[in-house]
Amino acid sequence: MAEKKETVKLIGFWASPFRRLVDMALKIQGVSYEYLRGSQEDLPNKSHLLLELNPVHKKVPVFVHNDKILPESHLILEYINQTWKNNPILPQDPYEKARARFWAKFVDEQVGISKTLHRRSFQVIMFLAKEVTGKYFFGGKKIGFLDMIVGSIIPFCLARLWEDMGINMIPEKKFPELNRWIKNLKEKLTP
Ligand SMILES: N[C@@H](CCC(=O)N[C@@H](CS)C(=O)NCC(=O)O)C(=O)O
Repeated sequence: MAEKKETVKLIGFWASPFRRLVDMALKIQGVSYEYLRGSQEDLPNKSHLLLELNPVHKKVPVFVHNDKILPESHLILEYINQTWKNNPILPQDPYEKARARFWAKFVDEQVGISKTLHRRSFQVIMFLAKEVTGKYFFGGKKIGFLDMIVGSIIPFCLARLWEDMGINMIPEKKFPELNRWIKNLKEKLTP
């Protein structure tokens, strides 16, 4: 009997860093996927499909694997990590895994998209610069969970807004290690 074809679909919004995060994880794992509704969500006019698939938060992204529906980007990443094992996203070591989750939670709480230009962003950048010092990626030699979370929010989202406002929040002189990490990340992943 023919095996049932696996399907991976996403509801997203082009500018959403959370959607981009899931995108990165799927690309790193080499999983093919498509956007539901052909393209992406119109957030001011949410579709019935979005309201049906994520009735609790009514937010994107929503991940649909065969008949399994999952919202919340960090949980989606954990699910991808457990389901496709080509490139582990989370560290195997329990302590390293807990630390990656700790920083991910911190970044998520402090640099929400609604708090775009926040004094706290600078503080977050200082902590992250320290955390990445001496490492190729946050996850070590390979891109991992924290690289995707920080990457989708800072270099691929906020830095562009800051740039448009003429602000350089991550000057090379002050944050050489973080700039090196951004370069490494962009070389590997250009959304
Ligand atoms: N905690 C959620 C946040 C998702 C989120 O805030 N998505 C925004 C787009 S960037 C959204 O759908 N906003 C619509 C709304 O708030 O009504 C996640 O990590 O997936």
